[in-house]
Amino acid sequence: MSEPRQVTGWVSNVKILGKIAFIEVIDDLSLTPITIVVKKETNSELWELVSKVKLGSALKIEGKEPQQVVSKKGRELHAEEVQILAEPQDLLPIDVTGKTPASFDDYINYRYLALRLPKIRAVFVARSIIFQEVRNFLTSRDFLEVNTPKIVKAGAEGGATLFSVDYFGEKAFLAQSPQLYKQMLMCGVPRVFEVGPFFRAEKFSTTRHLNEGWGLDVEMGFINNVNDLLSLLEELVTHVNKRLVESMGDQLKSLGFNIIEDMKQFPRVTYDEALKILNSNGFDLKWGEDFDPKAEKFLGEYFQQQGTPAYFITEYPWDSKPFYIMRNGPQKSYAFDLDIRGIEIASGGQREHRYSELYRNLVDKGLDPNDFKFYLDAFKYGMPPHGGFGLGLDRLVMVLLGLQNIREAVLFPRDRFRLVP
Ligand code: AMO
Repeated sequence: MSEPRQVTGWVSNVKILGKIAFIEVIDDLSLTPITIVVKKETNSELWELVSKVKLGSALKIEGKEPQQVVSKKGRELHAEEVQILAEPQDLLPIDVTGKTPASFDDYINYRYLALRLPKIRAVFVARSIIFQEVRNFLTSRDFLEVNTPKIVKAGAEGGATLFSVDYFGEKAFLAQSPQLYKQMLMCGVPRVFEVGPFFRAEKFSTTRHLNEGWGLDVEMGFINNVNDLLSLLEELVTHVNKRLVESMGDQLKSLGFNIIEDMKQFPRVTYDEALKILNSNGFDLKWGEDFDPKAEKFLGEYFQQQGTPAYFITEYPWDSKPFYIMRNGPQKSYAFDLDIRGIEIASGGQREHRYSELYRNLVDKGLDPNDFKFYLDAFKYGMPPHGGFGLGLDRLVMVLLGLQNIREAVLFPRDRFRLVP
């Protein structure tokens, strides 16, 4: 037996076999329960207590690890002292033993209880690793982590998807993206990133849209061209996935997650090439049209067959992209998307950094440059060539774990029909 140690957690299963009690407790951030063993003949007082312990109770246990673990789950503690800290006052609304599955909605409604289930807990442990590794990677590359306002005067991604707020009698909006701010910062620091929430009033009800999400925004100054951005994004996603697989790949696989074990180099295809692939496979898309989810799914499967779940689509038509993107000839742009498993994970591009061209882009897109004065001003004082991308972190968690619905990757998702809890 080892030195005594303490375990705290919740009872996820109780088994009494003759004169031995096996109490499974989900502790710390572990993805398998620890089995607490109490033998009647060793401690009858303790036996009295644990033989009546209720499923779902919060416990503090003092005990020793045996030299030989019998439990199939791998961790065991022979209890010497057990304290019941809290007991459920009601029937648990979801089965914490995991034997009877709950509905999709109940896993969200009772997220705090669902977090005791290894498969759901694993998603949020993985999410935390993904967020940490994004930060680790970018900080190691000398990007400054910044925080920009979430109550704003102007949107960057189109007016129809803004939530408005009353800002002391003035109309303001919740930020759709840090786009304008991260670009303005390029006039003062060479590289920035932000991990923060975004708000979009889109009336979508799909498996990959949220009305409040968490995004990673990156902006990099003094770039040579758009390839600098593609390489950075590729290295970032590869790093994050690699670290995720190293830290918990085996556990994720044994819990049934369809992870991406190895990320090969991301192919880079132009919009024109992607259009050709689609149209020679039964699609009938005109040049300039956006790729709908069906087309995205097809491309996802097309690249998956070549062993590459992640790929870039570059040189999008300028008409389909926002004003801040740099033109590439009369019709194309330096905008790109990163798709993984047929889902758009990030989009970005080289920006227009020349004041007069940017001004013209605003006008061409039917926007009033006066509304963007605070932003445009930053382009007057030595704005270097720059570019960046916005990456949906909820979507990244979803695709790296092979989840079917973005709501599974978010603790308390906000969608059109969900404002509570
Ligand atoms: P975009 O609008 O493409 O680009 O957003 C960037 C990424 O954010 C994620 N995303 C969403 N995820 C869940 N629900 C939504 N409703 C949602 N909307 C967007 C996607 C998407 O690829 N300013 C630009 C980025 C840039 O150019 O730097 C922008 O916001 O993964």
